Amino acid sequence: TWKDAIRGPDTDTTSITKSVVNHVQTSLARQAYNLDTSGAYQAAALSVRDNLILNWNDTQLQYTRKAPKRAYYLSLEFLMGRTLDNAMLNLGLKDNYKESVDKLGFNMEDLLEQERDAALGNGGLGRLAACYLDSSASQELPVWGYGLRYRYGIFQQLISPEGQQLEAPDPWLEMQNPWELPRLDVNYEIRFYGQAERLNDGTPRAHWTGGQEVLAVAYDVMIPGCYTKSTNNLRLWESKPKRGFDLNSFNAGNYEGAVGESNSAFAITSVLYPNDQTTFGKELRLKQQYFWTAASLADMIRRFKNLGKPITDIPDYIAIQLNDTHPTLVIPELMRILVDEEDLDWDVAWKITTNTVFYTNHTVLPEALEKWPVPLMEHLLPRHMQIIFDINMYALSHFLQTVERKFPNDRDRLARMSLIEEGYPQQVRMAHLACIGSKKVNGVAELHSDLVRTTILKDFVELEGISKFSNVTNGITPRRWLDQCNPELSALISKTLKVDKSVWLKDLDRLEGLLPFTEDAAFREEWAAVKQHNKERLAAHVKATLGLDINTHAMFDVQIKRLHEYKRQTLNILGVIHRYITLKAMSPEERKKVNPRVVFFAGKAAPGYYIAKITIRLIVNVANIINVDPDTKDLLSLYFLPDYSVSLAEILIPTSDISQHISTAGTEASGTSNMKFCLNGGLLVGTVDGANIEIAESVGEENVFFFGHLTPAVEDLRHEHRYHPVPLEQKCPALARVFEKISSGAFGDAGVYEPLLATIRTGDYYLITEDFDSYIQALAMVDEAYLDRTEWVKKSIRTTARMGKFSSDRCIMEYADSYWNIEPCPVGK
Ligand code: 26W
Repeated sequence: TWKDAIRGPDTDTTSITKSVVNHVQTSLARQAYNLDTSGAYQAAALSVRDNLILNWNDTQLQYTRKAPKRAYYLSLEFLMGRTLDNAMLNLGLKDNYKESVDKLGFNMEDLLEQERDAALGNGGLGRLAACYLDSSASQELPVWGYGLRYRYGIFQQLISPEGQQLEAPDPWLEMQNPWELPRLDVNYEIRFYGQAERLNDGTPRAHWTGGQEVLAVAYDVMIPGCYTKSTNNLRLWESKPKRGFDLNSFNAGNYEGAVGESNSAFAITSVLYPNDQTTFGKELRLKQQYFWTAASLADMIRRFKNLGKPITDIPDYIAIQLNDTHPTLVIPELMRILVDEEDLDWDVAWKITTNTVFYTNHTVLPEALEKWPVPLMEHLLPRHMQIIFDINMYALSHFLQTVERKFPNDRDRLARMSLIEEGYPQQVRMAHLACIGSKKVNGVAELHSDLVRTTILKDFVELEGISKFSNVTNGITPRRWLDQCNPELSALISKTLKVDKSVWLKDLDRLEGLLPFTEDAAFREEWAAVKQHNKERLAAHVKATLGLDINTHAMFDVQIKRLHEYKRQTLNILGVIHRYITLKAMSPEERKKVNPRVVFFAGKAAPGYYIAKITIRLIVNVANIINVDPDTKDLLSLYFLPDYSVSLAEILIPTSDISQHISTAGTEASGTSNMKFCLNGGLLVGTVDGANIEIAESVGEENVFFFGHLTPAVEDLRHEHRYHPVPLEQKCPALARVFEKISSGAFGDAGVYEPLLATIRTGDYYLITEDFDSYIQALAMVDEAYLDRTEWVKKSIRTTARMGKFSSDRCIMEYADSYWNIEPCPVGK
């Protein structure tokens, strides 16, 4: 069985207890008799880690022996969350560890709470990368992740009593981190600045010299597959100075100068940029991108060279997946290595590059499309700037000839397609570079991939043909997002299907076997009881951490994601106020018929995102008023849970009756939490956007609550708002009443919210006024559907049962087959 295959000989409870105690006494150098919870966590983690290390070694040895083609997933963000629970579950050792920990006088739940999240990401893009690593290892595929080891992850969010978001640093490495292995011997020198001189000897070669050199040092994070020995690697780079500091300056009395250069080397990997969907053009960010892509590529090429194959074989052994445009510099960097260091012809180098690299786009929002000022790029990376200009000439001149033939005298088209955007300053368009440097380009849901093909990369589709541009709809790992976060539901599913979870967790379509049980009243009761327990688990957590009492007999309505105007948390909070006004106007008799509802928000705002921060303030202050209003508090309450994280999501998601995914149509590329909620039997309230559309196709449109305008209408509506504005009172009277309430000072100083309300009154780019009425209607339909609890539970079961498509195993299989062309490389076969 898989158990024998992946476990070492010493994984019975007695041996585990021995191993934990041994780590207490040796690794931690502590006495077993006065151990605290934190020490117990560390020791248990080190003991679990021993298993991972053995599997990791066997896996990597196998890769070296078999030399399969490998895929490398380059992501500036990996939102891993906690590791201990996930590792024990994937190893199939959780029960054994639980028993041992019990014997030692500790509670496993307490131990798990000791671990800090590894929060090296902002949101969807970073968590997707983490799910993909889990699925790659679980399917025994030779895939490594490459990222940065930020000393500070995404900031910690504090909420002041007035509702202001405050940011504190996230020193996640403060306690020792048992999940990483420092590889101080694996390091590369990375150059910045300096001079690039073309040789002009008839070759395209140049010499890049001078400037600053820093060291990239590897830290390896083990990625265990589920129920397999295969354990992959996530390699994170840390920056440090090449030499300690400049002793000459130091001796000459220039102390600051002596350490200045060394500090600037450390700075590169000091902190994750907390912006999601907006670019800032900061030099340090570009430094991070080059530092990471150059180190990763050097590492891949060193490994490739060990195979002793001709350099032109690179595409047969390496596939590089770009997680958005952040790692696009691998394209000019690979060209630099091939042309300047390997002395290849430009054409040969270009062919190798464009057969090795793949690009996934994650957003069509204009403010999120990366552009770097040419002067900055020239200063920091002079050789790469030359290469980008050359690619523009070469790739585009091929193109341009074709364009000229296909679309004669279309100068606009040439300007639109260029890698360089004209202006002061000129800017490099990273999405264009990523597109022409890649073998394939994909979006992350059907609608989004269509938008990529018809909007931002339309000209490239017309030139290169549609087959280069395709879709891989996102997915999530059912290990973390069902088995780990909702163990009761997982157990109920196994019991009902009469199938061990080791089977259905890796073949999620098996959930369809639940469908016949919708007619089984006893099963429905168990299903509902699990949801109830999960609500109580959350309530206990909120009581313990925030001291608040939550009504667990209410419907739970959840919206958790980054704060952003396009995601429209505003629509939700304005809807809550509308509900409050409606309840207040009711007679006590009428109120008795209303089903109680608890609304949860959580999410971080980028520190510089003013409107998003006002939205948080409004939510908190509305909560402060309505949660104490004796007329309504039992029927409607509202919570903004601070410091949203992967771990908080794991407690919140299994509680939801409904969750909200209400972006303006055409703006949310996919969304992935929508999948997590539905997998856990929460129904979806949403717009016809991103993966919501495919979720509805799978679970049945009768099981989702859709509302709002469709994507093709959005442009025209925006145009109308700009050129033919209609006063709010006329456009949407219900919303106008909500605005009046806010402006009356009902939720504190009205002036505070004015800038937020103004964005809606004027312009309304995200179409709040257009969708408000149909949003309120959708919520009314939710209320009505909830009255028939039997039918509601059936909807919940059907939703879970039909979510098989959204396992990230399916996504990784698609990438492996249709993009990377890699195959499983199981250990010991
Ligand atoms: C440079 C600033 C910046 C940082 C991050 C720009 C853009 C990003 C990401 C591409 C934004 C992001 O996380 N996009 C999300 O990706 C998810 C995974 O595909 C999707 O599910 C979300 O819909 C999309 O918003």
